Amino acid sequence: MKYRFLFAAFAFFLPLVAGAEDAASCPDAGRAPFMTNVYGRDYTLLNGKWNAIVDLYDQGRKMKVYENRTAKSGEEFYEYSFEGGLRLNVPGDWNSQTPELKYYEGTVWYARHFNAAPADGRRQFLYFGAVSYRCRVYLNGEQIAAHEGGFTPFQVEVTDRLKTGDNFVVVEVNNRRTVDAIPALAFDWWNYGGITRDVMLVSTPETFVEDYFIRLDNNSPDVINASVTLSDAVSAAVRIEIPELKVSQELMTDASGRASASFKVKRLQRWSPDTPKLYDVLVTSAQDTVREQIGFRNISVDGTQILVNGRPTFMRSISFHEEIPQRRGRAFSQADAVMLLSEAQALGVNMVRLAHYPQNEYTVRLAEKMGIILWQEIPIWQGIDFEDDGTRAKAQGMLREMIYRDRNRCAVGFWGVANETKPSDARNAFLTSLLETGKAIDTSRLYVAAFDLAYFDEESRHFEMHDDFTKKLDVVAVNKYMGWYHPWPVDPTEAVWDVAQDQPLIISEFGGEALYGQSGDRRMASSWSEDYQEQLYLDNLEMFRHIPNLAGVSPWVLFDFRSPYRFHPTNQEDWNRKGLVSDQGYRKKAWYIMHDYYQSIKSSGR
Ligand code: GCB
Repeated sequence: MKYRFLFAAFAFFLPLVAGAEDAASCPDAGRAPFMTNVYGRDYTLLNGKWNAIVDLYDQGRKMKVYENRTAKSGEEFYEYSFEGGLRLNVPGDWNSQTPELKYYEGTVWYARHFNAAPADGRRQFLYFGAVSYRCRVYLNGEQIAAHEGGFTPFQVEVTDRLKTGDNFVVVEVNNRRTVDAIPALAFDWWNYGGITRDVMLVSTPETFVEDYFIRLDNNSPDVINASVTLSDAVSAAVRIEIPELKVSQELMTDASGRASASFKVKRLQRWSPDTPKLYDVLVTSAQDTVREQIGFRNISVDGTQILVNGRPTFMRSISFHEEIPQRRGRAFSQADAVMLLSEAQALGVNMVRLAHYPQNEYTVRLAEKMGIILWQEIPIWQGIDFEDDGTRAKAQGMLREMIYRDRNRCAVGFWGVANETKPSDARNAFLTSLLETGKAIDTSRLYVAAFDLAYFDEESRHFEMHDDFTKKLDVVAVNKYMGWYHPWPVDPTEAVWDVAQDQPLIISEFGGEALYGQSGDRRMASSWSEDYQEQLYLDNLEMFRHIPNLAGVSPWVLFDFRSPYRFHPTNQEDWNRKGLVSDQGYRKKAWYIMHDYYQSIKSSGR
């Protein structure tokens, strides 16, 4: 039986299905874990209301609820039913959908019927944009896939399992925090659970264009490097067309189904924040055509500067979580992306640091259209078990999935491998393996990590940081909360930095908490006032003038966001209040400070 199992990176962490004969093979490190550009395929969305069972004590698997049985004979009964109970929106987190699930961490079973029409010569895949955090997928009563990692896609081929007409899919979702998970036991954002992104039934030809990577050469602004991988190990012709550039390039795949080529182009207009030019691109094989828009740009480092298309560019950045504060839930749609990115753009940014995990494709694709450079990272966020090989394999898998999904997005300028880690041999080996994993797939971005160990040295009277790992990075980033977690040791006018002097340095977080509308003493942190936050911003902007290798700043954070870390009963109530914009969308005083700062940088041409 043909049963190709394009399997999720972490499948091997969970016992696999009996009967899925190819399933146990580990994912091929050199192959994409899923088809690239799923939105450019022939698909049916399986979004909508799914039936759900909340399984606090994890009994559902024992009861085989995925078999969805109903009593037929006199003495038969089942203590579950997907009919007549809770219904949850997909995509969506469960926490925001009913008050009982606000803090829920455990298992929820999702199920739905869908119609399929399997056809000769077509292959079918179930594709999940993201399920938070771990899941097993069952189709028509049998487990067909498993995945761990809440922010990246996975797919499973169902060609030989689909029935004509009615099919029943069940997803067992669990978001329990564990020490070996990524992120691990505690993190400063809401642990949303659920099927949080689009679910699709994708139909492809028998042999299809599985993956391609089309980008500008790092060193030549008129050379495009392209590689294409077919779904099968066949030698065949594939074609890349960029009509506007009059490119029509034929490539022959080798026996493993791969081809690559470099070709010169004339009059290419490069993508940049000021000119976010995208080109229609078609990738065609004998049976398949996939199209999308791709932009071409160079990003590099020269000494302490970051260059975009050869031009020194200061990163005017901001961060946001994948959350719509007013809805108190995960962002997942095109409309959500518009809300988040338009508020970022209003601040005057040319970059967004997507905190602290890969965000949905709507956001990434819209940022590209709007001319916003992206820093995208995996949730290696404090508290990660660097000694654990399993955790390391998961991190590598997440990084691969993030890069494979978005490496054709020229807006992505930075891949972030970690946030706030402490030096140790184990940490270094772990992060080094991530850099190796990333660079094996993509060398057209800058690799970065954020650190929080810069400190004021009493002897030198400078801010310093000693972490040799920074040498392995293209860009060094530091989170530093002067005026909030750290009192000022000197006046901001004397706060001179001497950190990673010969590399570009981004201040990747700074800020402090303020409750919107609260006025108070601008020198008292505990006033939780907009006035204090405003002064803190002014002080930090002053300090930035004394960081010689400063290549960008990214305040923490655009919106107040939900976090169980934050207990203060009147000022926080489960919200991190460091937003420049309140949970209700109102701009705080510090927003205007930052806005003016970015305007002045912009008009100085940096
Ligand atoms: C940090 C973290 C960020 C937190 C922030 C804070 O250093 O990187 O995830 O939310 O501080 O508000 O404390």
